[in-house]
Amino acid sequence: MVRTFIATVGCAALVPAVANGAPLQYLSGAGDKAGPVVWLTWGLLLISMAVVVLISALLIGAIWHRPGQAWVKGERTALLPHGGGLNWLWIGVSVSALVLLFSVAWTVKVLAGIVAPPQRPVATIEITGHQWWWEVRYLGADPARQFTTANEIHIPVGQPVRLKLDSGDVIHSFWVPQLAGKMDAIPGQTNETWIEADKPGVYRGQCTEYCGLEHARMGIVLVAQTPADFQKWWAHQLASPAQPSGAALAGQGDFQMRCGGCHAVRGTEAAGALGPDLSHLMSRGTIASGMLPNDPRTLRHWISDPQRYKPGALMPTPELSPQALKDVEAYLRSLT
Ligand code: HEC
Ligand SMILES: [Cu+2]
Repeated sequence: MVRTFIATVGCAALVPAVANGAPLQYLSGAGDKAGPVVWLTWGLLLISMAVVVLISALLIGAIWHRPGQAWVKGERTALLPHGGGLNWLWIGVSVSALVLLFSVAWTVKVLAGIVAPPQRPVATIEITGHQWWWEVRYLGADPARQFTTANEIHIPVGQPVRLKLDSGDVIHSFWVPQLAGKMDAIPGQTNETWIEADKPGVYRGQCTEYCGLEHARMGIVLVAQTPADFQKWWAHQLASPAQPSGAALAGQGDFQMRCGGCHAVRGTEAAGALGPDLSHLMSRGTIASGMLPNDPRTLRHWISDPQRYKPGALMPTPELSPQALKDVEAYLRSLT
């Protein structure tokens, strides 16, 4: 009784969650690539549900309608009345085979249809998985227009974007469910795929290959923008951040010394690659691989004690005096 109640409430809660475009949902898509995959998902889901319902009905029917209950008395032949029951076996096997063949054919057709994008990709993004964040490199025909960022990926709407995936340590897997495009990121190997979004918005993704302690906190934020906004964003990311002043300038010194071995800020001495590029940190809505909001309070707490939020994360707790911490924070906040 209680269990039925919980299940009913659970299902009822699921419906609005899906309708609201809950994070990581895969029951609706937003692009040329995700469309056929979402249809397939629903199709296979409904076929499976129909099979469960049909089999349950047949089973209940059979239990209800025991042929004369003859076998109870030891008359085994009653199980296959008149020897005609075998036909049902053939019918059952044939129907199952047809349904399975149809599902396979549909799956193969969808997979073949989404291998290549419908038109030439407008941009190529190189994504490298790290424990437990994503390095994101925008490649262009012109090397002078390439830059590196982290964790938040921007793409233009209505245009396919090529993704080149690899890993700096263990196997990760890149997945933004609403845009499809699930693909493993494997060390020493470049896997290519593509994604496309048809409306502007923020799509959530997640590493989907267990990669160690903080795997669950290795999210992805994908921002789809109009092509004009995307170009503006690209130009801004490409530029070096403005020269700091005041407390931020003092903080820059500490940053370069204590953090610059792991983090890069374009146009400065900080050029580390063990952690996310922070050149335009303030243009990102989240930190810690999409897991924490990038607001002043969280940022301050993160740089004083990252292990509190992501135990095991490969950023050690910085040993900075309270004043130096304030200055470094002011510097980070100048990285717009
Ligand atoms: C040993 C290398 C290392 C050092 C030193 C280091 N960090 Fe990090 N930092 C990392 C790694 C790795 C991450 C990614 C953590 C994660 O999300 O799992 C990170 C994440 C961050 C982030 C979040 C970035 C984002 O977009 O998610 C900020 C901000 C940051 N570090 C600031 C600093 C500051 C400030 C210092 C110096 C006081 C510092 N770090 C020192 C390795 C380092
Ligand atoms: Cu992972």
